[in-house]
Amino acid sequence: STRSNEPEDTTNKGKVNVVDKTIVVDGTEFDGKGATYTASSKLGDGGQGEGQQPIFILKNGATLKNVTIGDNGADGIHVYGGATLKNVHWKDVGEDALTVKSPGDLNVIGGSASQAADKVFQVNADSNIYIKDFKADGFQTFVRTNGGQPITSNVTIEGGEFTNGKTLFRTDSKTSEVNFVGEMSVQEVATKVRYLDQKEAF
Ligand code: ADA
Ligand code: CA
Ligand code: CA
Ligand code: CA
Repeated sequence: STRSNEPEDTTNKGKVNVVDKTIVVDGTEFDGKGATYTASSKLGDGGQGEGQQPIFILKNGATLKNVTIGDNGADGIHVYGGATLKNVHWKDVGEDALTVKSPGDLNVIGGSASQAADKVFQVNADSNIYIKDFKADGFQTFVRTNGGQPITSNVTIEGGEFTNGKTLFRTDSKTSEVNFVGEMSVQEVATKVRYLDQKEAF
């Protein structure tokens, strides 16, 4: 199902694909079998400049699995109309790792993200987001609804390992919330949630 993981496929581990045109996965499944996809400079430089292009666009319930986003993360992955990710790793998050661009359900099962200068998951549209057994190391905000926007996003974080970060979930919207399920491992993360009127430290 969309909420359970499967063994990680590493058949293509060590293969690096340099992407100079965004790969669009529309309503189907893309299995990288452990290969790495890294942006060429045509998509962006992986720094903090806005307006970079994504490496993948996932649409209408697409599934992306067994993929590593490589040294140039550019604007990562954009999701339109929901998607499922299984065992997707970001080696060095670019401007951000994944953006919810239009309403839908997002499931992120397994996987990891390292070296996010700012945000990992950027939520720019109404959504139900379920993140299970994810590892994030090095980030400012793990999940952030778009600054100042009245987005309705229900986020569930189940388990996972979070290290060397500032805030796990931040929203400026009165209609977004996060729920934590199960046992999460947290080290060197200052703030669990940051709502407009409430901040909860670890
Ligand atoms: C910033 C910016 C938004 C949007 C977002 C993103 O928060 O203010 O307008 O571009 O980044 O999606 O990366
Ligand atoms: Ca941004
Ligand atoms: Ca980075
Ligand atoms: Ca971005």
